Amino acid sequence: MSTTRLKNYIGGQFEDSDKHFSNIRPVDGTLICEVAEASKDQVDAAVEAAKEAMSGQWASFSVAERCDMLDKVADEIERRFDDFVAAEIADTGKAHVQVKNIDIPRGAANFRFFANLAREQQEKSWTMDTTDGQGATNHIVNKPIGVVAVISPWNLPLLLMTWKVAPALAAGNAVVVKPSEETPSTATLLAEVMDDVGMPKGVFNLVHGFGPGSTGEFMVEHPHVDAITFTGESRTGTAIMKNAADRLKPVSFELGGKNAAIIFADADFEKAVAGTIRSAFSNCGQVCLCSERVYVERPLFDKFVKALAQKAEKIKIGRPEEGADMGPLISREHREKVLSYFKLATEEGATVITGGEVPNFGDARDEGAFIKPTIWTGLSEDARCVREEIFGPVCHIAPFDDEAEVIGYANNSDYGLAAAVWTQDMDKAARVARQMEVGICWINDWFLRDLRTPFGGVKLSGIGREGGIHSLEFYSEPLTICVKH
Ligand code: NAD
Ligand code: 6OD
Repeated sequence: MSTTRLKNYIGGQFEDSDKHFSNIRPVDGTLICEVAEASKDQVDAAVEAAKEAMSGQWASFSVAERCDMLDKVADEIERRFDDFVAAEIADTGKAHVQVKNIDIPRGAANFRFFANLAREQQEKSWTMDTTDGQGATNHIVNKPIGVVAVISPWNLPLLLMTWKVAPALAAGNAVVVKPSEETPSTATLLAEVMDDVGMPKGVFNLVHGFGPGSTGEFMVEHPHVDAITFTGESRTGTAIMKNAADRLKPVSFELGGKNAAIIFADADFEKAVAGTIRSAFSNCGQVCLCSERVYVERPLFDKFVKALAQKAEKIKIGRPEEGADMGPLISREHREKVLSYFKLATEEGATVITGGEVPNFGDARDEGAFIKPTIWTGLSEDARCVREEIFGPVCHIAPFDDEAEVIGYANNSDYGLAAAVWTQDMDKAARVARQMEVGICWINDWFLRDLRTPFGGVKLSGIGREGGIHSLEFYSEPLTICVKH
């Protein structure tokens, strides 16, 4: 990165501010850099720059020119791949293999995918009969919404931010982006990329800061922000919705989860165990799709718990550059939250099968935010640890006796994001999957993504769907033009 203090990017200029906050490495608590917190005036300037861009050069770009620009962004992310990997690792401490194979490639792929999709999008028209016999034709024109506020979380920083920025730009909008205060680095690199590829000024604006009383809230309340796309906690979604209500701004929300994995006795045992290790502990359990509730058919229960615990104990925790499988949680503050659930679980009567504590390294990592992968059994379905999203490397495993019972357990949640079903009986798999109250249900896998498919959640897990054409629809305003012949 070209600077040691991360700046905002407003109307094509990198700008410092009067207030700064520290970006801390979660592996050892050391300082990465200071970050310029955008003031209210800077947020206003970013929104105005975006608004101006919507009537400037950007508006005159053809779809092909817009999409070519997005391809250049993807090319430049790929050219600076190592910078992005290093920045994401510093901010999150996540495993090198994950950043190299998922986070950064998906960041670039999001731009390429939505550019291709927008190129292929067809405008629809319908002819209709009229009483005079002459008829009429209705043309549907997809216009950009305008200025889109993109507010993103820290768990997959570049992946989740570009998942929204790319389709918003492909549809012709201008964006004001706020990354999480915990992970400002790859967003700043993306601003450099936008600058380097010659994105017209004001099309991509970046403002750093926090949520309430800060950048995030200023964006949401701004009268010239036309739509809000947000990924984060469900209760933050509620706060944003309240603040956006007066102007009835369209919102797209990807929120929390308390996802179930269901393992039937006829599942391929090794695959189900390996898949559940991934779905419970990937990214230190900090993926919204992670399985925090695991239900295992009774004949397999003891064997499964034992096998999962053995594999969990083999997960190598530590620094990404030393080849660890699992890094730390995002911060000490988040670790306090996860540890409070560890304490609560014991109070609620859990049996701790493995983990439940902070590892002791005897080196600088003890200043970080590490925590052991944890498995509980023995909690009742109404325990808070079974009902509330924890967002750490922890799952509760419970036995079940029949299909209807486990469907009831899985759906008995305020959340409805994802589920994973493990069985070799495809009729049963299809029957169960169709009854899941979620946005996505995997059969014999987890987090396998086709970007053309709708992605989102029901209940407290979100509003709307993004992905493929669903994204372009959210970021567009259809206009019907009815021509009488
Ligand atoms: P968070 O809600 O605390 O923060 C997300 C973003 O919102 C940050 O940029 C934050 O600064 C901003 N923010 C906070 N309060 C705000 C306010 N009042 N107004 C405007 N902006 C505000 O979430 P997090 O802790 O960064 O991320 C973890 C959460 O995100 C988990 O609940 C996880 O399940 C969820 N998540 C969901 C998905 C999904 O696709 N459904 C994906 C990733 C993460
Ligand atoms: O893969 C994606 O597009 C996506 N939105 C993943 C979300 C992961 C949640 O942490």
